[in-house]
Amino acid sequence: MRLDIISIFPDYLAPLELSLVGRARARQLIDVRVHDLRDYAHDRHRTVDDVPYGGGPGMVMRPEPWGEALDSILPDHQAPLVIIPTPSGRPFTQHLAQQWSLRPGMVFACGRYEGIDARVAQEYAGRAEVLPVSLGDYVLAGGEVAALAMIEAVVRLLPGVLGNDESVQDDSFAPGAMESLLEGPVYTRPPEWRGHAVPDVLLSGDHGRIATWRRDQAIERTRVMRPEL
Ligand code: 6SD
Repeated sequence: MRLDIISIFPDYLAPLELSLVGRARARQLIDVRVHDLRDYAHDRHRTVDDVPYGGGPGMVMRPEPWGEALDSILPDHQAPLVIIPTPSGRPFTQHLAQQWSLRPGMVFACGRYEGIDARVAQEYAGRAEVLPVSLGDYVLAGGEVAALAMIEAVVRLLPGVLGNDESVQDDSFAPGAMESLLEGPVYTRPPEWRGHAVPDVLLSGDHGRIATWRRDQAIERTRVMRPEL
């Protein structure tokens, strides 16, 4: 899978060199390229923002650098998908992560300030699938953290990325697994820590009782934390 990320803070994407995504890159399971939007701004100060038409606070990202960046990157993509992180986008879900994990690649356009001039999405809608996507109902300072979260959610679903011991199947929200219940508590050694004991059932060796107990815990956790599920 090919992943391109465009940002004015390419260093913000440094976590893509670590852990699960970093290992997937090292093993050439994914091809990740981070682009500095300012490389596509050609005035003396490499300006990427300007005042908003119609007035109001803050600055808006100029369309020209985005046009140059996307013109140079999109030809590398088979069925181009351009994701624009924004709180006004479609909510990101495990279902979207699964759909995206089947694609040959994605481009993340990370805005800053008050966002990207709306004509950029218009212009590329003819050449790509352009999708404004929200990580959740809160306001970040830019799209980078949202892109990191979405990329990690997608990459861990790719064949060969997770080891044998790390399964995708039982995760909270993984469709089919636990029918959309949240995961209950987990424990490891020692059997007692600072006066807190591991529930006896988990030490019993009775796999039937353990499965029933885990399901009950998942139901209770879902009732408390996410009653709407
Ligand atoms: C202006 C951005 C881009 C600012 C964002 C996305 C979500 N879910 N919350 N905040 C966001 C994205 C904020 O650039």
